[in-house]
Amino acid sequence: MWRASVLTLFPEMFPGPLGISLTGKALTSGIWSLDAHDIREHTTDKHRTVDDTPAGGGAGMVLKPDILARAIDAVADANASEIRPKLLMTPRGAPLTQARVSQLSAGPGVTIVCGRFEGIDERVIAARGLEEVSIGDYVLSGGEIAALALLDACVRLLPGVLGAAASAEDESFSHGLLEYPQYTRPQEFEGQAIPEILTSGDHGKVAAWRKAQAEALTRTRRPDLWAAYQARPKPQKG
Ligand code: 6GU
Repeated sequence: MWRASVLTLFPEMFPGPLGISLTGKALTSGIWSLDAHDIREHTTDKHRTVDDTPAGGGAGMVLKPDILARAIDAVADANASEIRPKLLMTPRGAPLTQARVSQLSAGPGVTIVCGRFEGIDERVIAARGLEEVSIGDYVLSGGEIAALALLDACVRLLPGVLGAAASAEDESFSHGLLEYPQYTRPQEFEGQAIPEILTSGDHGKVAAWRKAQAEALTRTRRPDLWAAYQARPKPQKG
């Protein structure tokens, strides 16, 4: 079973949307597990203080390193037999890619720390070997929604989660191209017909059309992905 542990000040945000649909069924059937831990449980003072003012001054509050380290160690101690990557969700992290998602999904699971406030004390990142991950160039109010996104991306790749095994293969990013356009009935919608080639029954022509569409979309919308696609290593003969 692929295991996810989440450290957060808002454990009630989990499993949230991951409790329904594909990921929810996989959770119920034991393909993966999720345990959310309240960082605040590791405070020792009367007011259950998790944060303090930034050294050097400035706005906002910083998550205290001693509290967070205890929370991380408590999760690690309970699962000492496996070595799961410890991720920290933060907008300053390495951008999450489908390649990293695929690696994480193929491993034993993840432990995820969700940041809040202005950030967490820098010393705990190195002390516990946290891998900083971002889900894009915009700022969320906390790491929880980013953690949900990362978990969804990983879980859908687990064996037995996706209905059609082929649909993960076919989609955007697994071949470095954006997805080609899809159509279904009715044959005409508000004056727009389905491209004729798709109803021709010629599977070779359909595949060629889809590839051309995927390439055109990638070239115009995502020049960065297009450059990487063109530079990709081609399979060698012999
Ligand atoms: Cl991983 N966390 C937060 N708080 N904001 C983000 C993010 C993560 N990725 C993009 N924005």
